[in-house]
Amino acid sequence: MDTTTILMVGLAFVIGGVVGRSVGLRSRAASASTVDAVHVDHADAPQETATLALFDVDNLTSVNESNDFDTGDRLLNAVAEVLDRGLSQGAALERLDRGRFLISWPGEDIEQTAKLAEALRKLACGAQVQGTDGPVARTLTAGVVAMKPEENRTRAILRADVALAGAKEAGGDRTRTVHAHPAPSLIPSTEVIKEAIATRALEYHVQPILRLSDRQPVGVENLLRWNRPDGSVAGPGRFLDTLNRLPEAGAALLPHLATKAATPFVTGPDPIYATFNITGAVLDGKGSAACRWLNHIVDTLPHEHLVLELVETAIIMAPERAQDLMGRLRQKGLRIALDDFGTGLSNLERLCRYQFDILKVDRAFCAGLGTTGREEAVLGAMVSLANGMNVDLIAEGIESEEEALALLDIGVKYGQGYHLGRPASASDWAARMHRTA
Ligand code: G
Ligand code: MN
Repeated sequence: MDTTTILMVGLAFVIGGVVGRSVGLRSRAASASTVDAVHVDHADAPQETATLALFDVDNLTSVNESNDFDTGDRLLNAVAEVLDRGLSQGAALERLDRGRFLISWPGEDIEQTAKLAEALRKLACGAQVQGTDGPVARTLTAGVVAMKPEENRTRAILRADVALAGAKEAGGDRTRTVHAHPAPSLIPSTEVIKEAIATRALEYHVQPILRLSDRQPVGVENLLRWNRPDGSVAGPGRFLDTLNRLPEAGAALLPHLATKAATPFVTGPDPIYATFNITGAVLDGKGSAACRWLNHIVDTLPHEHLVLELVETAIIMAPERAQDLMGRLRQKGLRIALDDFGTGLSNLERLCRYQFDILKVDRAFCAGLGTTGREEAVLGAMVSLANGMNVDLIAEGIESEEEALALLDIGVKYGQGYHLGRPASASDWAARMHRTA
């Protein structure tokens, strides 16, 4: 998958609410400000340094399975209370879904955080509620990280989640702390990105999306790229954060590049659609650069030819807000696609929770065609699913004619992939498709 445009690496939870009673609790709900007809606000808090501990209640499923349905909820509340009571001054507790809790401490003293987190974890292991057959308690596992200077919070949470997963794999009921930052960051400095802007090394590539029956283009996916000085091409994951920290030079540039790339395709006598990848940050209305970017393309490009692809790594922190914004965008005529469907967060739950117009089937399914028959079965089911939900289905990652034909056979109408057209600069594709802006 490619986290083009606004990258925010994902993990399998969404913020479900905020627990706790008083001091130092971060209230996400309170920070949600009003959103007009379609515009998202620019309410992004400045990134402060912080250390984070992510806690997960071990074997919560088994609580739900062997007790009344509310025992798990009550246990989580009890854990929340213990954690909240043990919070030191300045620390903030948030409750995430699936029995997870996040505590952040200001500053960067990871050694201190590791100690506090372990102490809190042990305390929370003692939380107990009455179940069907007696008292119920569960251990907790924790992952601790310090936010890096270049890092946004969501990414730091992802690293905490990785630490947590490692601790679970080692048996759980422990805290794993990531002490050192892994390898000196590959993230470019602002100087390097300023240079990239000055030399016009940032651009959107596009890749066509075709109707498989007649191979006519129906749309293009826009993919942000950095043509690096060494000749390599980097995706946005490598540079977007840095770019967004250059408000004038960088963050202002992207919306402009985006509309410039898409215009030849979405205008003219025979317009096709342009898709852009978005992450949870866009839908949550977090991140001024992301909001600015979305507002600009919505203001500039024709809505009926605009598609937003929700990437499979997108964490949606505020599901209701995202639903609301998606609804308003769709009312304006934009379409929303679920990208990389079948992997990561692009799962059936997300398909049910939000209303999509298009499903982009992850390339993994295409890659497996002609082997065990399992992909054929899954793709066939996806075709029925798409028909049942009245959404279009696009197969991604088509790399051969055999795959294209097999997909047609299964009933998939649209496709994208190297075999049908490789990503290239928007101007190249515009010329190849005889389009002028
Ligand atoms: O779905 P997503 O936005 O992740 O897809 C876009 C990415 O997929 C781009 O980085 C693009 O280069 C890549 N891509 C496009 N077609 C193909 C293909 O046929 N095979 C593979 N492996 N990658 C592809
Ligand atoms: Mn995509």
